[in-house]
Amino acid sequence: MTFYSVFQPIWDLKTNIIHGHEALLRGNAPPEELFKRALENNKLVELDSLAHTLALTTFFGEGRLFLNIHPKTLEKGFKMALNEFNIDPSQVVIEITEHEILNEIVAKKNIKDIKNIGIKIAVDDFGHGFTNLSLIEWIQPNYIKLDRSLIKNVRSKTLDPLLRGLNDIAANIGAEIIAEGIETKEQLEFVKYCDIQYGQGFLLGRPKLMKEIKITG
Ligand SMILES: [Ca+2]
Repeated sequence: MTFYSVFQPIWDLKTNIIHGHEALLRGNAPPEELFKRALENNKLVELDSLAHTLALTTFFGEGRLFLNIHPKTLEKGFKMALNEFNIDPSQVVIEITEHEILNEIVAKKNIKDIKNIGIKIAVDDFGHGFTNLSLIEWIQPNYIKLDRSLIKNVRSKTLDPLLRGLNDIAANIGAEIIAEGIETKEQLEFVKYCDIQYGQGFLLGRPKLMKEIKITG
């Protein structure tokens, strides 16, 4: 199996500057399949750390590097030695999927450890299915990434107050919002109109390779 890392830009919608990139693992099978297989073979933490190594090795973009972390890896703690890579911890953001956190006490401690080394935290897929606002409070993330399903129907009358409300919640805890899944001009205009700072999606940039490095394992 051959793996590589692609990077999707996250744009600052107010300044039109790239704020960072989210690293995404690619291989010979669709990503969900890769992680499903790894879970079945008890290799999930290994696959996650391979994804992080690939991303850290091949990232040479401007701005922040957003890395996804599986809850199982979070339970073990994020142990990448960042000094082995050409990156400052303050440039790195770890994306946590809050609805999959199983052990809150362990997660809390490990999130604190991540923050202590200067890495930032993003809550991923916020608004997807069951969302627990209290988790946002204890995680105190730097970013909240709105799930793509939220902006799917920008004509919905409840969406405008909802997004503005989330913006207020984020501002109260010192977090910033990234809208994911922006695919149409209408969605982009709406997200901007709701005063959302950052955006990501096919319309703004597809995931792409930065350096041709592949790992076979
Ligand atoms: Ca993500």
